[in-house]
Amino acid sequence: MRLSLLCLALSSHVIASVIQLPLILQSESQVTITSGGNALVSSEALQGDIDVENLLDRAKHLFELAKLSTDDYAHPTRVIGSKGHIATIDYIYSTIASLGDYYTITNQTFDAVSGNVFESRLVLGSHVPKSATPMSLTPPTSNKKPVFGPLVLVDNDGCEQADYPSNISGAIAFIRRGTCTFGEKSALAGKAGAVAAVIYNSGEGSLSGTLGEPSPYHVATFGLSYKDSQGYIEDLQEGKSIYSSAYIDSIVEKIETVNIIAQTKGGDAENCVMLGGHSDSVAEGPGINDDGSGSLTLLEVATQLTKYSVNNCVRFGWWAGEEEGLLGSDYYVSMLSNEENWKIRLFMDYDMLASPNYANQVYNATNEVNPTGSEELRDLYIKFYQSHNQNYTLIPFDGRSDYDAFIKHGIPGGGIAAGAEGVKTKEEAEMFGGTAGEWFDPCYHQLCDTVDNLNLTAWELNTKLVAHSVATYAKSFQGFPERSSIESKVAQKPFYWRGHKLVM
Ligand code: DTR
Ligand code: ZN
Ligand code: ZN
Repeated sequence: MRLSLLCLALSSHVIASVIQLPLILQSESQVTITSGGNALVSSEALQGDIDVENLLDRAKHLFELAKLSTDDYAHPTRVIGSKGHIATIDYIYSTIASLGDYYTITNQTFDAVSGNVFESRLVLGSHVPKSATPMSLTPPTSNKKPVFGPLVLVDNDGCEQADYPSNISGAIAFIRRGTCTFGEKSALAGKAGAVAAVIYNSGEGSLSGTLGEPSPYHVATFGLSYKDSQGYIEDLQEGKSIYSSAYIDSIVEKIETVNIIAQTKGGDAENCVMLGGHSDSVAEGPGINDDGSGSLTLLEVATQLTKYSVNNCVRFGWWAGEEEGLLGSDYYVSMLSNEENWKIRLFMDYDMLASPNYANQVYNATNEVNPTGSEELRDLYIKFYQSHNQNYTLIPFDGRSDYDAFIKHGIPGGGIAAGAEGVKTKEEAEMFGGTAGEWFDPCYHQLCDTVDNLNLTAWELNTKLVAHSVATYAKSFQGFPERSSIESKVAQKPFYWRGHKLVM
């Protein structure tokens, strides 16, 4: 806390303040430390060191850090670029640094894009469609003022320039979801001269997503539900004109943020077990479960691990910008040379471990589609829950968290979660208790994701699972497949998600 305050006092500019800290040196700096002659780590011992009170104290501290953003955001948050996030990075760094000579710590600075929509309104004809939602990272409308024009239907899925008719210039483009990303559609609409774009869903439900990497051609873009779009499509196909207006006041800005990496000095550095959680939250709230729980679990396990020696190196990663589209983990993996990539035997993702209406969710990472070893990791988690007489469910391994870049670059991956915005079924309520028909985390991405949002029973068990996974591989990779490739079948597979945000 002392360092956080010092950090904030140094400069209001985000990363400049982080790198001016005495402990956090220039970007890519390293502090190297050595390990002592302790007993070899074991799963039982490391699990036995987990005390939920320590986790709870850390969560309370994290909420205090989130409050540092209140002046700028009107509520606690740890979104990248905020004081709450800088203080989080500082807290992680200084905690690891305080552990003496056990870890080598690296802070990795990278460029990120941060966006915020302050106000928006879409009027189609004389109606304000309820489901209209501005896309994340949308630019504002011209001069942050309403723009006006006819609503014009785009041909096909609007993924080719030729799909945009000539009368789109000065109009609001009406585009069906599908085939290419929202960002590509918005840029093509902008190139064709549209003043705004509306992408309507091709299946049930509302449509909210992200434009992703900013383009100078992007125009202000909304998502619209399938239901809300149908009447307009019929009218346009009958040749009726729908004079409309769009208004978005938003900013999209480039900032710098920081990943923190801590690697044991001890253990075989050619064979590392890596695990990660994300240090940032969404702008809407303090993110104490998402992913305060995962990052604090990592911090606590890293702290307890210092009591032991390891045979294989253990590498912890705290990613920034996960909520903006897995930015930190993507950057980290993209910067690995082939030689460095090869040293990572597997990556374990820990995002949301203490959801209040939890389920024991294991990513269903099979070797058939993922790098070989992913399935062995999945099975380690399954056995852990079974040996604790706990039920578990298998959930899709579909690119919605920081494992994505690892598995796309040949590194076996997996992880567990306690659940996000999915609805708990009756069967799951029987398996885990809690309330059927409600989200696993009813405060997911909201202001109420505070300390009170944590299920301590789930958090304790899942932290023990993390301890088990670390201890198992820190001790031995016996029975775990050798790395076979830095290529990956998953790299070819189009993913619909970048983190929690839909891209197409
Ligand atoms: N990446 C998340 C939440 C998340 C991870 N996996 C899933 C699966 C289904 C829904 C949400 C998630 C986040 O940080 O928001
Ligand atoms: Zn999230
Ligand atoms: Zn998360």
